[in-house]
Formats: sequence, C-alpha cells, structure tokens
Amino acid sequence: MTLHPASWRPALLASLAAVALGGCGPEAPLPDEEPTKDALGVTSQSISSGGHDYLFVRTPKTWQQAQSLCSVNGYKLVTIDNATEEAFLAVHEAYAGLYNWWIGYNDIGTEGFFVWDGPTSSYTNWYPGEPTNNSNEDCVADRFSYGSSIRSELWNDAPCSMEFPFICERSPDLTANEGSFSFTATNTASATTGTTNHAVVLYAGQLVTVATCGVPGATGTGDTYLRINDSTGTQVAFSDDAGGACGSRSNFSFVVPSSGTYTIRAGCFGTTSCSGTVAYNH
Ligand code: 2F8
Repeated sequence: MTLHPASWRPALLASLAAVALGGCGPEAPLPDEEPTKDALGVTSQSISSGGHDYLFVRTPKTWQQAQSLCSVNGYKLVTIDNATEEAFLAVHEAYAGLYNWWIGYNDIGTEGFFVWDGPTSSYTNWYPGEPTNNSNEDCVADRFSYGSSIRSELWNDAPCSMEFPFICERSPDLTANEGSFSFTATNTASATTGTTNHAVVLYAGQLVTVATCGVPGATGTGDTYLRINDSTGTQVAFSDDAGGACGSRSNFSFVVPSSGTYTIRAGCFGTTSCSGTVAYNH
C-alpha cells in the first residue's frame, strides 16, 4: 500500500483573512482588514485554533457595531468556552497590545442575566468585583483595563456604546464540505498535468480523506493518481496506489494545516488512462 503522509507546512496563515472574510455567506468589510503577521507566525486578524476560526479586529467599535460586523461576515462575537480558549485569546490580545476587547457576553436583554451572542457557555472570568453595571454596563470586555490603575486578563462589564477592539468567532461544520466529482484522464504524468481539478474549502485541524477507493462514493478504473494542493499551489498530500483491496486506485488522509481553499487534482499514473469518482472528506 502506498499511502503517502501529508507533507504540509507549519501554520502559515497569510491567506486566512481572505478565507475567513470570504469563505461563507455575504460579506461586509471588516475594519482593519489588512492582516498583520505576528510573532506566532500567524496573522493577528484571522486565526484558526481548536476547530474555531477567529477574527481579531483592532479597530474600535461599539458592541453592537462589532456584533453586526461579525454577523455579516458569517461570525458571532466570540464565546469563551474555558480557560484554554481564554488563554489562547489572551496571547493574541496581548500581541496586539490592546486592552478591553468586546466578547459576546452581555446582559442587554435582562439586567444581570448574561448571555452569549453565539453558542452558550458556562465559563466566566470576571475581574474581582465585576460585573458592577456601573453607569449601565451591559456588554463585556476581555482583558479589562481602566486608566493606569487596572491592567488584567480578566473581564469587565462596560457600556455597550464604548468603542473597543473585538473578536469574532465561527465554528465551521466540519462535515459540511463532503463531496465528490468524476474524472476521466489520460497522459497526466502522474497527476502533474492535464488533471481534473476541484476546489474545496477545508478548515484547520480537519481530518480529510481524498480517494478513488475505500470511502463511500469513491470509484476508479485503471491506475488513478490523486494530489491536493493548498491555495499557493504547494502540494499538501498525494496518493498513487492505496494497495490492498484498492490496488492501483488511490486514497490518502491528512490533517488540514490551515483553513483555506485547496485544489484536489485527479489524474492517472504515468501516461496511462483512468477514470473514476473522487470522494473527499468522508
Ligand atoms: O473600578 C471598577 C470600575 O472601573 C471603571 O469605572 C470607573 C470601569 N469603567 C469602564 O471600564 C468604562 C467600570 O466598568 C468598573 O466597574
């Protein structure tokens, strides 16, 4: 069996802003759209972690403006599930050098009854003594700072009309991008030229299988050859002969290194002819 391991790069997410801002649904421009690569090797604006995509938007907005900008781009204001996610956010908030980031938590509906803009969570991380509802504070900011006296990584309630940077989040449905396509090919030099190409949006951390054999919907005749490239054209994984019951048909799996649009290339070994149906993400 020739099952080739993925040879993907470490996280290099320069293309993520385009994906995150354009990957689903209608768009409205977010402020501070230009991604800035930070010391973590990722953009400070659009980052994927733990199966979630985040936008760290540095331009201050009111809570409602922030909620709206997240929403029209297919996101919600971030829900913080636990201390691990909080720590992840803290790293990027600190890297931006800013305090008071709007998160999804608010008690706009009923004073004292806090809810999330997106998925619910029971996690809280209040600064000692907060929330105070001081001067009608219905929205919550992470990494609370006030004047020169308070610098923290904790939460505070603040007036929703204040303009703060904000964090959007989405949790893509990792089973929503299953699919298949058919191809007939000849003389593709092992799927390097004249291939049938198919674009697919994949998410960081997703385990993806691409195959002409061995998963539902996959078929092949002849010696198929499959490759997948990232948005820069760099090959991420490939398979010639999956072997075993698949013989000279193909099957590879890999963990998606960064969210983006990938291209599956279907062809045949050497100068041979083949055909099939490529199924992916089953
Ligand atoms: O001392 C806590 C108190 O500090 C500020 O008010 C003086 C905060 N205001 C803003 O962040 C706008 C209060 O939210 C906070 O409770």
